[in-house]
Amino acid sequence: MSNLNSSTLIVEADPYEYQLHPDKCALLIIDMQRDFLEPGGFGEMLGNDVSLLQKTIAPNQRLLAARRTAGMMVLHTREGHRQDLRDLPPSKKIRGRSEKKIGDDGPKGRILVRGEDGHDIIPELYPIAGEPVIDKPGKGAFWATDLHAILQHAGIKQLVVTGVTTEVCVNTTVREANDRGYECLVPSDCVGSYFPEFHDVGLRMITAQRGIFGWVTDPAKILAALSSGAAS
Ligand code: TIU
Repeated sequence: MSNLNSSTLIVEADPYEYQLHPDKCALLIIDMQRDFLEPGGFGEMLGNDVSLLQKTIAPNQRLLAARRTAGMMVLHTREGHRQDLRDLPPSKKIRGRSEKKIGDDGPKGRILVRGEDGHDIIPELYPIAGEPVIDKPGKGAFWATDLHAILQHAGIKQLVVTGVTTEVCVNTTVREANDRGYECLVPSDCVGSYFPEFHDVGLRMITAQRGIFGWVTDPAKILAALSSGAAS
């Protein structure tokens, strides 16, 4: 780990080193919502083992603290819909044929509806003042949101993408970001899936073909690069 110069931090990564420019790089935390992560939430109600997602909380807390200390931009997303469900595609509502659907009363309020308890971000990673929260109706964070405009106005060209789930909202967002010209770095322990094999393959899909969609690294390597930057 070393500094290229005062404004570039080198992070060891797959498939090769990531040149992180702190002033152009934002941390984008995807959908760390109570309904996906907490026992008794929508995710668990569907039969998923939420402990697989809870493993990501502590690594995200460490990364978030370091980014906040370094004064770098942090954004959060939440998947969910309007109270009137006008932005909920009928195809999404009926998908899965489950008894309880998006918009119905669930264990933590109406399922994936904005303003409900389950829709909100877990307390461990709660946004602080100045950190934009992007409410998204889809899996990708760019579709039908103002994320791209917010990032462009802030001069952001690189994204460290964390959150859940690896193969669904994280992967979709990385692909969307890549097509819009962002360089995406995914810290492996800061993303999680209900399906370990999908987590592994989801990460491999990002780095295949010499980084077709981006880079993957150990979050400790980002922390080391940030602390080396702070020391320089
Ligand atoms: N945030 C996100 O990934 N939403 C999902 O619905 N993920 C699933 O894996 N189901």
